[in-house]
Amino acid sequence: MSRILLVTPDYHCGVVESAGKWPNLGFVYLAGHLRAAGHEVRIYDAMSKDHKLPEIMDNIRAYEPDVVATTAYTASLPAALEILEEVKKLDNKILTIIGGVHVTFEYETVLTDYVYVDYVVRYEGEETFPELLQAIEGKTELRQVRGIAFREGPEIEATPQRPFIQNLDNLIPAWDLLDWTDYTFFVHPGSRLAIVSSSRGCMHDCKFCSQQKFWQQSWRARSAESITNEIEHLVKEYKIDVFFIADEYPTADRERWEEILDRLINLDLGCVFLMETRVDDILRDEDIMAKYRKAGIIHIYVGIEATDQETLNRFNKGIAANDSKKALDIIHAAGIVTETSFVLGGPEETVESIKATLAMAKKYNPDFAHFLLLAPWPYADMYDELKDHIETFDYAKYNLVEPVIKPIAMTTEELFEHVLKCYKSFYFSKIPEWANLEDGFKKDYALQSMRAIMDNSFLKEHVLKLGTMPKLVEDIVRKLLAGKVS
Ligand code: B12
Repeated sequence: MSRILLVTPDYHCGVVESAGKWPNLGFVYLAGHLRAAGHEVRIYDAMSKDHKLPEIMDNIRAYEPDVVATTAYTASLPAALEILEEVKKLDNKILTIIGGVHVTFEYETVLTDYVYVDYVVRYEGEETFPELLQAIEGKTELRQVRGIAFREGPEIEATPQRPFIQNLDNLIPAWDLLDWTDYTFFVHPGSRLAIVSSSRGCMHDCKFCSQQKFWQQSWRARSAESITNEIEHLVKEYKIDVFFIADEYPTADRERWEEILDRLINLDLGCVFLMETRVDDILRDEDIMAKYRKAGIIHIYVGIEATDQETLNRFNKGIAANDSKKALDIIHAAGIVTETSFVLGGPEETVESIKATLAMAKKYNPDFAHFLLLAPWPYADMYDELKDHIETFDYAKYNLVEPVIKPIAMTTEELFEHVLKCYKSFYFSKIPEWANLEDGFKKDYALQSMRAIMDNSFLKEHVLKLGTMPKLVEDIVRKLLAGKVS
């Protein structure tokens, strides 16, 4: 039996997190499976608690763990490694383990360059982590544990990949190990937020996305009964009123998805859902969009990424440019908030192409738009195409906000400035529109979101410096910043 501490590294870049404080769902599952195998586990969310390294180390010291495990996507890798390095300095006998999308692919560099990392868990961790600990305890052979990588003398060894877990209904979540007081959705002051997962994977192969590589274009789903029972349990047991559905692609199977919606409508739990899905499924589901809203879905993110067909094809996005606007209109018509992103910053980007994207963003008119900068994950399909244009290898900047690639026609500073101009232009025309909205729900949602963006996002430090603001917008922004708009 080991004492295991699962630490979410304290990484912040001020985009998605500006809307709330989010639990780490991966740890909920890992903790459940570790506990079922007889270990003592604690989840420590340094990110949501905003704990910096000294405080993190105090907490680690106080828990006296045998194992410290952390997680990393590319941008949070430096923050995750920093913790493991300090852990080894604290006590060389504490085992350090890391998992997540980045190290799944980059295990070799991580184990070579960072000697304070003992083991990497690749792909899904629920079965692998307890088996790894069994092997470390000497009960089985390390090489027989599928899905791990480790140092063997001067060599790095990776065992064969473990097949993906087939029955997701059998996963064991440890919801009781979360400190629920941490989690809230700022747009609904006083709310309590949970992240749930109804499926894993995506069968598409968008070239800029890491998830299709992680799940190898597979898709598995829980039964409608299992996920809706869990939602009911979370509402009743932990008073959750806002759910974020973590799935890459929750709607892939229309029959299952409609059953989930019907069950939620019947359960009438009074909670709301934020989710993402694909443009083509929204078109497919136009006839049941009212059910989405009735089931509590209030916010849908659809990845539009690009507005011209050529770029969409280059990204392998598998959608027609014209369909994106239709999808947004369908969601709007159902009274659901729309959010989308446009990917900028490829090597061929020019001031003109950015302006064209902004013009299309305005035409598409989602409630919320992100102008994201392409991040060249070293393991993504687009890497080879992008590698000669990379300006920084500081992974902390690979967060889709900071420029990493230098377009041929401009500097990264100019690129960033133009991205800020996109935000400015898009939201400065949105804000007065919101102030005049008749739909009370949407008006409140939009203005509260704007306040969250102003309070917490990376835009905060830039927005008031962006040059002249129309008087009306400035008044609203200042009131929002002063907390006077509700
Ligand atoms: C929820 C979520 C968040 C939450 C994170 C909450 C948290 N603390 O975990 C919030 C909203 C904060 C967030 C923020 C960001 N996110 Co995010 N997020 C997601 C999302 C939608 C779901 C993740 C999830 O819960 N999956 C379900 C769980 C069960 O799976 P999992 O986390 O992969 O964990 C499993 C395995 O990976 C493995 N594993 C993982 N860690 C470990 C550790 C150990 C020790 C072991 C053994 C195993 C293991 O085992 C787990 C169980 O099987 C994913 C997209 C997706 N659908 O996966 C994007 C995603 C992870 N986010 C991404 C990005 C880019 C960001 C931001 C940088 C975006 C931005 N600019 O704001 C920010 C970072 C800001 C910050 N402060 O961290 C990217 C990462 C891309 C990459 N390759 O690096 C993703 C993949 C989205 C995408 N399609 O591009 N995000």
